[in-house]
Amino acid sequence: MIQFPENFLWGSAASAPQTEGHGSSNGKSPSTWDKWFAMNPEKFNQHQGPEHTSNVYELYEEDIARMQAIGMNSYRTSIAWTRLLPDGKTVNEEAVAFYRDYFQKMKAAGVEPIINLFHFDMPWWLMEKGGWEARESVTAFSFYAKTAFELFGDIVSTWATFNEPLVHIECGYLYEFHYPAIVDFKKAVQVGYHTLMAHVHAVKAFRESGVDGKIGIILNVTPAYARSDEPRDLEAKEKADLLNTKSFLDPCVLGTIPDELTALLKDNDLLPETAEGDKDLIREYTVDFIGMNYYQPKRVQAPVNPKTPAAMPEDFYAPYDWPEKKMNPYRGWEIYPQALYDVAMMMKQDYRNIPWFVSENGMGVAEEERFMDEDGMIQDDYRIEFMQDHLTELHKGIQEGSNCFGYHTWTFVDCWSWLNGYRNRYGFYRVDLEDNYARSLKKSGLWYKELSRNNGF
Ligand code: BGP
Repeated sequence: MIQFPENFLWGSAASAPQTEGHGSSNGKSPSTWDKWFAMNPEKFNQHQGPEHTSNVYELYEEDIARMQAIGMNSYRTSIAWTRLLPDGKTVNEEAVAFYRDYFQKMKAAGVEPIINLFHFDMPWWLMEKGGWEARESVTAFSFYAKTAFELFGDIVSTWATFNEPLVHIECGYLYEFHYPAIVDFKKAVQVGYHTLMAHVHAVKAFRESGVDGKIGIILNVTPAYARSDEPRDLEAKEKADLLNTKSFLDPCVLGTIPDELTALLKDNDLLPETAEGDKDLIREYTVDFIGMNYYQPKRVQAPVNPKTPAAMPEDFYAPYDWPEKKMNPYRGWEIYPQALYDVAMMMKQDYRNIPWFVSENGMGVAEEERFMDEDGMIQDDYRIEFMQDHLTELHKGIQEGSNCFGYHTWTFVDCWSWLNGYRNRYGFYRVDLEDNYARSLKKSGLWYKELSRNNGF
């Protein structure tokens, strides 16, 4: 039997834009996702957009009962900035009533709410002023953060500023997956820097708010694995770690931006514009904990395209294959649970053994109805095996002293995804889009209940 530490957090994660629905009603203003989807429906090639998602806005009370039913003692979701402050300044009282009731009911049910402030949903009004490219975004975000702490700080005691900040940076400014879908490394760096400063100012606002609780950030960091010990491959790994892992972990936990990163950006004429006093703020306002989203490792090799500029992303994303590589056959991502052990050790050795938790881990499956039995239950044994394998590695890291306090899956109820709609399902509960978002329990939910009850498996 594998046993986890006392008071271990068992639960799931999701986000406001992927679950709430009511994307253009109840006082909410549009985010980039609402606008982009409406402007360009053929790009998304799906019938469900961010307007509807899983209708948590109406179904949250029932959903909280479902959380309880499968033994969840915690749940992470986000506030929609565009719902709480539709124009960035004026509080939407309907949103306040919704979130207060949602968070209070969760707490009353023994499900600790972990509330995140930004999950890729940039307000459209701010995007029109440049979004994260503009320094104004830092002030706007810290005002939003301060407002949220004031309005919900009596209920919520665990806060996060951003989910996977690297994703809106690289997907928006390098890979064309998120709005504004451009390729411009210089802008990507500036966007990254403003995101970091928005985070730092939010931590400052939290410390000044007097809220009794802790604040952290949710990152997607995984150690990179080099194809070989050849110096060029190892150099690619170093660069990948620098750009993907240390870029946010170092300032958020250690209060410093790595010199090697500054040098890399400088050598490639990519240094961002900064403001006086930024460095001191970064040093002073570090986090209380880190959330770590882990799905798949980074396999890196030296650039294969000779034309790739020195600091371009090919260096940290060119993946490599080998015959034994284990893939998720239903979605197409590599499955490599051992990385969780490596992450645990990295946190212990390089990041002052700060408290951290696995804030997302999960297995997406396309056309999951094919695994439905005659009673209508999805028999997702593959997901149970996935969790067991990852938890085994995580447990090894905890045994060796890593300060991990929880394991959250992605996700609780099947939810809408940015570019795939409802194609890849991750939930413990299935959502039936043809039947008014009806939820039904999958086999993995039953397994999770036992896991949480026994605090191990
Ligand atoms: C994470 C995001 C989530 C979620 C998840 C699954 O990176 O934080 O928002 O979408 O990935 O990815 P996908 O929906 O693309 O399968």
